[in-house]
Amino acid sequence: MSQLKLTYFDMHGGRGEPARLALHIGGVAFEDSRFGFADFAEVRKSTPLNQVPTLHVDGVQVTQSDAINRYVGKLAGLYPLDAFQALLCDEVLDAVEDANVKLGTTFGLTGEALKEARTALVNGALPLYLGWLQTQLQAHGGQFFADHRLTIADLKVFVFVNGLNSGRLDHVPTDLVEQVAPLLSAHTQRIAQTPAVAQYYAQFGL
Ligand SMILES: N[C@@H](CCC(=O)N[C@@H](CS)C(=O)NCC(=O)O)C(=O)O
Repeated sequence: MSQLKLTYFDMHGGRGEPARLALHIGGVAFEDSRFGFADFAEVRKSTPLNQVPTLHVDGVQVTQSDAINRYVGKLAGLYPLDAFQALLCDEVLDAVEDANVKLGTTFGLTGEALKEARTALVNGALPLYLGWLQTQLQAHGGQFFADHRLTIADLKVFVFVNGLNSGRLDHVPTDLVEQVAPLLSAHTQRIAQTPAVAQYYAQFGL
């Protein structure tokens, strides 16, 4: 088995979290290299694109969260073998990443500019993406996004929805997902109750 080191912020969310969860669920050994926000300026100098997450695989440093998610998904048995189911899984990963990028454009803003940008998302892009995710979930059986079983797509959506619900995003109502896409909310709760996921967060006292 390859030596794995995942480098990401010391937080329970964001682009690095689905891979941490997948590796834990799959029982795949890895070094969970976490750092505080204050250390990001230093850490990013050691990454190829000045970004995180990165995954070292036997010393080779790889970028791009969804490439990492697919790779660790395969190692953990959380990525479809069937080509079409893999396509459905990838579609969800990429859509959530698009939504992450839209949210990311608001991160440097403050005051009225932040309020305006976040409110525009709450009234536009976020309901669009959340509604689409809910439709995908229903279309594929209502429980999981692909392959009728837990995949990395479920973990990506789980982390995304938890972020929206967290209250850490000013001007994003913590009940937005429940209001706009209640079946997605139920999906997040189910994933949270999956024994390996619950056990993962219990390690952190959550
Ligand atoms: N496409 C990249 C985006 C990574 C990314 O933007 N990461 C954020 C933290 S979650 C970051 O490092 N931002 C700093 C920057 O882009 O300069 C991926 O999916 O991994």
